[in-house]
Amino acid sequence: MSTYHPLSEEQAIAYSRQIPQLFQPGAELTSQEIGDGNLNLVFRISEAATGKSIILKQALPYAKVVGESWPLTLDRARIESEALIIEEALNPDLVPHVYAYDAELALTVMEDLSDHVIMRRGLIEGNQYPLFAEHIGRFLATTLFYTSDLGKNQQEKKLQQGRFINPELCKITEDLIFDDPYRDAETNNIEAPIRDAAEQLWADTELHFEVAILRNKFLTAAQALLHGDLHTGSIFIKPDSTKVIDPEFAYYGPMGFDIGAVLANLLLNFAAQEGWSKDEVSRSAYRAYLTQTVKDVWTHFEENFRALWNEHGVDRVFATPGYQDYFLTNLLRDTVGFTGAKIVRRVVGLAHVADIDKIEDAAARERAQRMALTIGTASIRANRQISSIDELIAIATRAAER
Ligand code: SR1
Ligand code: MG
Repeated sequence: MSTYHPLSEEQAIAYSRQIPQLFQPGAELTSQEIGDGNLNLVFRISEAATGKSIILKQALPYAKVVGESWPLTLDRARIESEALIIEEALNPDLVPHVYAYDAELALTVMEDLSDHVIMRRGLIEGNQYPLFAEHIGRFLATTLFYTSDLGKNQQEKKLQQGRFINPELCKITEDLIFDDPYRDAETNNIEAPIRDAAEQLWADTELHFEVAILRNKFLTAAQALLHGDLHTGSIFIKPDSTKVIDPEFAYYGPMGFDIGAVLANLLLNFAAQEGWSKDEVSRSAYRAYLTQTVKDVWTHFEENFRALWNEHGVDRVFATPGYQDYFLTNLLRDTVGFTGAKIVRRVVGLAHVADIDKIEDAAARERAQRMALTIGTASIRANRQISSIDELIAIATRAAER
């Protein structure tokens, strides 16, 4: 066992050689640090002769996005590897395989997905992924159902919950999503041209009331094992395959938070079309693809989730006629509220999204930011009222017509 130290590219190669049954002794290996996220080191180790490659993901003891002044637990690497293993068992085709986990080095060795692209980049490039909604709808349904009191032995669920108490990463979310965007926080990252819109957010106590409802759910509603950060940067994709990665924020929380994360990131890209589409025709066509995907994600999720509940539900009382409909209505409402909160934080909070930030034209970027805030705040306000996914799409469509 080695004591913790961040690996260099050379050390990542040396480490890979020790993993049983991956590379032959003496294999010629190359190493590249490819991490572009906010928190971790990610090495790709490849052997040109055989085409074999693996990923070594190592947690740093601080948040890379800010620096060493923001210490962060290494235990998140354990949480991530255990969550990946649970998710892979439920959806073998939708999660990278974990080869090994090293607690001392806070390091997970996993399948390399270099033949996929990060979905955020794929969307920025204007690609369409016709199987994505089916894949992610199924991923969400199986992981949320089988880790909840609806589909898992309820005593085992409580024990599993104990392995996913993730206070430091939850605190990041509690601050960056459910607090800082609604006050003049030092951590916020607000571009000067939309300062007025941020100030409106800070003054809007009716909106704060709705955010308080969502924040309380995030803090207290231990419904299911969440991925916890299911944005399009946590999804590897190609036309025939979708892989969910990076569940280091996993904890037991409200189901709608994960579904909302997916929808929010589709809608952030929707707003970002102000900068990426080359003309009105392609802009409205791509937006139609994105809103159809929003609808399809929810529809696939709901169909799969209801089928699992009907066939594999573990709780007699929850089978009471009408309860499933009541549950799904509330889940849709939570989903839409969390969608809104996830959008707002990516415009005025600490960590933005490339979809909007990489728009070079300042006027187009400002339009995208304002549109995202309109969609986000309207979705938050709808969190107690909405009764169909079409209403979320109408919120986005109206914002694009303003
Ligand atoms: C300090 S970490 C900032 C953000 O990056 C992660 O992907 C999470 O979304 C977190 O809120
Ligand atoms: Mg991540």
